[in-house]
Amino acid sequence: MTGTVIRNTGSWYVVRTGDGQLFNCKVKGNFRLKGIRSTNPVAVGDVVDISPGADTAFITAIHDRRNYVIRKASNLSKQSHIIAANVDQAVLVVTLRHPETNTTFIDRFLASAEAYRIPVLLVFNKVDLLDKDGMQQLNDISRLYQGLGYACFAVSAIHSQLSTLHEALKGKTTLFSGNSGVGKSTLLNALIPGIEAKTAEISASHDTGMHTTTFSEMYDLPDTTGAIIDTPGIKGFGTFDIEPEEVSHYFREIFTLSRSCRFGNCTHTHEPGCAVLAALEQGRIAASRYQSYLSMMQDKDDGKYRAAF
Ligand SMILES: Nc1nc2c(ncn2[C@@H]2O[C@H](COP(=O)(O)OP(=O)(O)O)[C@@H](O)[C@H]2O)c(=O)[nH]1
Ligand SMILES: [Mg+2]
Ligand SMILES: [Zn+2]
Repeated sequence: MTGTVIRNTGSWYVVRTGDGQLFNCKVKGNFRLKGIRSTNPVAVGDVVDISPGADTAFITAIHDRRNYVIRKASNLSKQSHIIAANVDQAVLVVTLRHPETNTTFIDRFLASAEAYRIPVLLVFNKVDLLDKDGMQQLNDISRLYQGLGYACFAVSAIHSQLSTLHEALKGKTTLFSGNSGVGKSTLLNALIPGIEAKTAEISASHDTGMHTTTFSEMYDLPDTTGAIIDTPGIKGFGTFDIEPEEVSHYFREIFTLSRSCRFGNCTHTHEPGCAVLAALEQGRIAASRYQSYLSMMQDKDDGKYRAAF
């Protein structure tokens, strides 16, 4: 039987087969990612083969992944945790006020997603709280990111003003991320009514005293195709194997400009004939984006792992 992993709680996985049946599964065999030590061989979003047994089913094979997103298992760990696999896009929920999401956080997220080739939708929540200055700031920041090719949505989760966002989620598997307090849960509840009840339902019927820390979970959108992957307690993701000289590849406007730099190995920090520095000087690229670029360049190469934020 083949199914999709919709929930990951430590060593257990909930797999849903095509006919909608749910199976509690353990992993049988040794699945390893090349060059990466991972705490979970299987992730939410994975398409897997399972063989049901008497009371436990086993995951026996993982189908090839289109992509996957990882984070460090813990601060000190060299191990990683796969947050999700086979995602079509990511939503980053941010707020300009209460709390203010800083642009470095946004840019690091965007750069990491770029490295994974995952499109990002920027969702500015709590627009109901913005005064005139706040609205101006929202226009400016939306113009900046839209200019770079990132879709921006201004929403208010508590007022359920979500129709354009809802449209953009149709037919896709979307990974949801955001700092705590930005309204991620409120937004998920508005998009998927009964999401908390759904979580409880799975727990009641299938979690028989097992370890229940949920790492990631996939929910179908109501009344349409498409799904959202929620990662409770996980702020974001990181990347492996980005060399400092590669960072510029993931800042779209910097990458485009770098073709006009005098030196092919320009780091865009001090070199003569640097097209990026010239553009910065002339205000053709945003100072905030350049600051984020510098901050990612300065990351320590920590076991080849680069935290997105
Ligand atoms: N004014 C306003 N408050 C919101 C909005 N969305 C969420 N909140 C509030 O922000 C707080 C944090 O929301 P929550 O969904 O728990 O954030 P999470 O930590 O990202 O999951 C709660 O008090 C929500 O009621 C919104 O659109 N407007
Ligand atoms: Mg929450
Ligand atoms: Zn340069």
